[in-house]
Amino acid sequence: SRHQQTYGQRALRQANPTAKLLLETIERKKSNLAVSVDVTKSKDFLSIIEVVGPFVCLIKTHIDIIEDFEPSLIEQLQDLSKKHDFVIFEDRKFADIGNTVSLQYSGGVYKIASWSHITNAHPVPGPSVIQGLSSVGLPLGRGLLLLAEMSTKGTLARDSYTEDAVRMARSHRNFVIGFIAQRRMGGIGLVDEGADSVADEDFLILTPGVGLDVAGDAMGQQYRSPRQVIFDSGCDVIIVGRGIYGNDLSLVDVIAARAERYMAEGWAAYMERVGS
Ligand code: BMP
Repeated sequence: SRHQQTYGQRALRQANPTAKLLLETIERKKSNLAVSVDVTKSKDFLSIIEVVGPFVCLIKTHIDIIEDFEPSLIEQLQDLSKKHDFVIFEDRKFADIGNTVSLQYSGGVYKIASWSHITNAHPVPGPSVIQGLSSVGLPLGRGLLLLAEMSTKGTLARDSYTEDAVRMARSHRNFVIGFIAQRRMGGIGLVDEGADSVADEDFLILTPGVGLDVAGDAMGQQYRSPRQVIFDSGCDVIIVGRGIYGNDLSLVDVIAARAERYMAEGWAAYMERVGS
């Protein structure tokens, strides 16, 4: 029952332009690796993206942790996105009423909607969080991921909360392109095909908490391997942060080699899943 269609086949059936773009990028680059660039200096941010760019389908940002942020950083990020052919995902985790999230998404210092192809939201406020974000993002062709599960120890995003997140997404299929989750959910290819599944839906599952060398960190993060995520759990994209950029941000050769290793493992697990 694992998801056996290729990324390219799935791209053809996506109506949302961002979902299509991500699947096409994965197929073109033969990479289901996303790198999360969680560093605080613009210089490190740009140099890591320059190094890992060739190996990724997507770069995930936390733009609000950059200490020396200037609007020109966004232009440089967009230039790198074109040069290396990757999608941009600002991991903003919106979680407020519709009116507030629409302002946070469109305005403020970061104007996220103007540059980030994908962003995400916690389902906790209910459907209004999607309505607020969609009022800004849908006209721009953006896509939203709902946080249906988390990688952390003791997460409250489980059981009926996770099931309700899938239902919320289902009611907003034009804008919600998938989930941040630890396993495939919704529609075809469900690992545990529930009574609620809908045959022709195809959500994208992007999965953080991926690391090959350690089991977690000192603050509740839990890691699984690319194979566990892509093959065993049927997810689509592995999101890796510290496992790739590590502690010493100046070791560009090491960072490139790690990115190549995660890309290779993620792709091998996908090939195994689709049976080629
Ligand atoms: P790392 O691989 O260094 O542990 O980073 C994981 C990244 O994914 C962080 O940016 C974190 O905010 C994000 N993340 C996560 O780890 N677990 C989740 O459930 C959701 C996340 O967005």
